[in-house]
Amino acid sequence: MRTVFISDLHLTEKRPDLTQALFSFIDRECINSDTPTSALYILGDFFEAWIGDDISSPLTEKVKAHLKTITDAKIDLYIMHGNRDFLIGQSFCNDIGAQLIKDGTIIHLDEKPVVLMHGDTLCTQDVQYLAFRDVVRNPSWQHDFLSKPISERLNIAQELRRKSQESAADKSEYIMDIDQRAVEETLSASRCSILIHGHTHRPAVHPLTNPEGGCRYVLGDWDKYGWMIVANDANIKLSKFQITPL
Ligand code: LP5
Ligand code: MN
Repeated sequence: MRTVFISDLHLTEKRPDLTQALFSFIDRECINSDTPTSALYILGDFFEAWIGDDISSPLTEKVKAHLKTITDAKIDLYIMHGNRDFLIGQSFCNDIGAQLIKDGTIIHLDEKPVVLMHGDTLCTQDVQYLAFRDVVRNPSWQHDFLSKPISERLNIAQELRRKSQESAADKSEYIMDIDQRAVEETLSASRCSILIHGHTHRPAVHPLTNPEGGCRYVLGDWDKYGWMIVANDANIKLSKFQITPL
């Protein structure tokens, strides 16, 4: 049995090729994989933006129907929030039979503990972002936001994207990358030596220099290529595949 991880698909109506690539991926890597797949983990930023489970569009309905084929095939489906889709709620997950998992969830692969994260909280130098994150992850703030009419929520989300792009232009690559100390602290607090995350769009396998050894696996965003990690017994492998333009 194998376990599969993806993140940062950033699904949007503007990129039908990504949605198509997801559907092929589900068929090829989950439902009809040569070695049976027991679980798929989506580690955040599955959607480009998510402003509430009450939003329904041709994209959301198609995606939900395909995700449901995974759980209908008795493959466990786990979803973690990213910084774009942290408003995915229980209702969305119930519709497709998925389980929402917390950032920092620990799982076991071949009996080894592995910590799973989106990755944004590891960018500890990005203090502006972390302050913003504290505000929007507050449950009462989220309740207020979700009570607003859809058109208003859409406007706010668009304004935020604009502000985020503007502020990214002023931030160095260093500020927006993972802080090594945060990685070490996370691994030591969770007593794990393996970390899998996304967010930075810098796919790589980083061997760690701590005395216990270990590794940080970074998933890439889906654009020209899709990225996945497949764990098969003790073997964990990051790979990419071409996304066919439509
Ligand atoms: O997303 P990405 O990778 O481009 O940049 C992130 C950080 N930015 C964000 C913001 C999102 O892009 C916004 C989109 C959310 C869509 C759904 C929202 C639904 C709820 C609405 C919530 C209000 O996450 C970016 C990081 C970067 O990753 C790298 O790690 O740097 O962080 C920022 O850009 C944050 C800024 O530094 C500070 C933002 C100030 C915004 C002020 C908000 C005022 C309130 C406006 C409401 C009208
Ligand atoms: Mn992200």
